[in-house]
Amino acid sequence: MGSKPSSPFRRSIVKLYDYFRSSAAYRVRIALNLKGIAPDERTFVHLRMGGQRAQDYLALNPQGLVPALALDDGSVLTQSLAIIEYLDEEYPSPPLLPAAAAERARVRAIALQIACEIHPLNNLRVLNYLIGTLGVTKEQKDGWYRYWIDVGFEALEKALTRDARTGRYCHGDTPTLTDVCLVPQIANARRFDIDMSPYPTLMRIDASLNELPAFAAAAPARQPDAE
Ligand SMILES: N[C@@H](CCC(=O)N[C@@H](CS)C(=O)NCC(=O)O)C(=O)O
Repeated sequence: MGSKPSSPFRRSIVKLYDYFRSSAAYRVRIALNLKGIAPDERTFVHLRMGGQRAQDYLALNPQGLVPALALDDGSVLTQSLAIIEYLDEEYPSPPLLPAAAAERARVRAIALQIACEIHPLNNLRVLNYLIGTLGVTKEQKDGWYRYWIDVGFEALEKALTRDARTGRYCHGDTPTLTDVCLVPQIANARRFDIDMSPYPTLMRIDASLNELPAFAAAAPARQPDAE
């Protein structure tokens, strides 16, 4: 759908390694939808059944994490933010990063607040370690999950509320990398019944974003592997 090649090095996107409940994959699904790109194929890596630790998947991504994006030259991109920046560079329209460097820094900073400070603490392998190795109870594990979401969301709510550059979305009135990270993180929080009422700005932005077809179509419940 209309994205022009930005460089002679751009490769076709052959396959997205995906899982409906993976919020990192959800970020990439949103970015692909915003850019109007459909991978030729999608492979669903069942995280609850340990598909990410299967030898064939580890051969592609030794980290054993979803998502991964395979290109037609045989290369495999990993790490959702690196994948999204690749897409943004090679398929520049619509841009997911602002033109001005200081604004790009703001958008990246908020995206990293989510992707580096909130999400990794609540990843499946961390929760499994808490239960399986440290022997915490399910209640303690859920408490851990909620605690780190609240710490992260409190800071995010303040950062977004006090900054005049926050608009309909996290940065102005067009979706950016920040929004692509926010919606999946809020979906995760809701799945764990986190009380979102202390975060009215996050809720307002999330509601606006979910009205956009690119975000709505990427939702976990709309994926072919949804359970
Ligand atoms: N920083 C990575 C995180 C990827 C990641 O943690 N993916 C999760 C799903 S959201 C995963 O594959 N978890 C498997 C596990 O924890 O065993 C990214 O942004 O791509």
